[in-house]
Amino acid sequence: MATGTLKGPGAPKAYDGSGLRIGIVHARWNTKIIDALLDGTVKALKDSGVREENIIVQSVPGSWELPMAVKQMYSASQVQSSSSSGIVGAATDLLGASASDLTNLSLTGSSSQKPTTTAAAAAASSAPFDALIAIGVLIKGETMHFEYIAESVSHALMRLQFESNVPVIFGLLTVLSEEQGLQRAGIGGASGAEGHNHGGDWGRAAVELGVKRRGWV
Ligand code: DLZ
Repeated sequence: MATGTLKGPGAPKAYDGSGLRIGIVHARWNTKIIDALLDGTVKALKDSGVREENIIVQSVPGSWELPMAVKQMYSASQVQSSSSSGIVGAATDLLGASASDLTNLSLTGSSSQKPTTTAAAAAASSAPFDALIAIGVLIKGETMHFEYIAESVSHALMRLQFESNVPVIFGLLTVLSEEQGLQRAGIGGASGAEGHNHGGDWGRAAVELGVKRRGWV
C-alpha cells in the first residue's frame, strides 16, 4: 500500500514472524476473490518471516461457518500442543475433522484444499496458534441474508478472540457488489482499477498481534 494515503493501517512496521504459528480459515464462496485474498495473506505472512510449515490453512463452505471453524482450529491446536502421547487423534472436532487433520492441512494457495504430505507437517511446530485469520467474502444480494451473516459472524469472531485470548484477524469483506470485492482483493473488476489486496494487511496484522501477544512492552 502506498504510504501517505488516508486509509489503511499506515506504513507497515516490520515484525519478525519467524517464531509464530498462524492459522487461516477461509470460506469458499466467491472463490476468485477468496483465492486472491488468501494469496495476499500468505505472501504477507511469509514476507514477515512466518515459516511455510507454520501457516495452516483450512476451508469451510461459507462465511457463516467461519466462527465455528476458528474455534475448532484453535482448540485442536491446543490439544495437540498439550499432548505428548498421541491423544491428538481422539480430539474430533465438530466439523468432522480430527485435530491431526486440521493441523496437517498446510499451504495450498487455493480455495481447493489438499492435505500436504507429511514432510512439511513433520517439521511444523505443534504450538497453539499465535493468531488466527478468518477470511470470507459476503456480497450483498436481494435478501437480508447478507445482513444476518455479516453481523453475527463479526460478533462471533470478536467474542472468540476475547474468550480464547488469541487474536482473530477480521478478514471478512462485506461488499455491495462483486466489483467492490475484486478491487479489495487487488484484482480489479470492470472499472479497470486494480485496487488493493486486503489480504496483505490481514497477514501483517496477524504477525503484529501474534508478536505483541507474547509481550506488550
Ligand atoms: C448462502 C450464501 C450466500 C447467499 N451468500 C454468501 C456469500 O456471499 N458469501 C459467503 O461466504 N457465503 C454465502 N452463503 C453461504 C453461507 O455463508 C453458508 O455457508 C450457508 O448458509 C450454509 O450454512
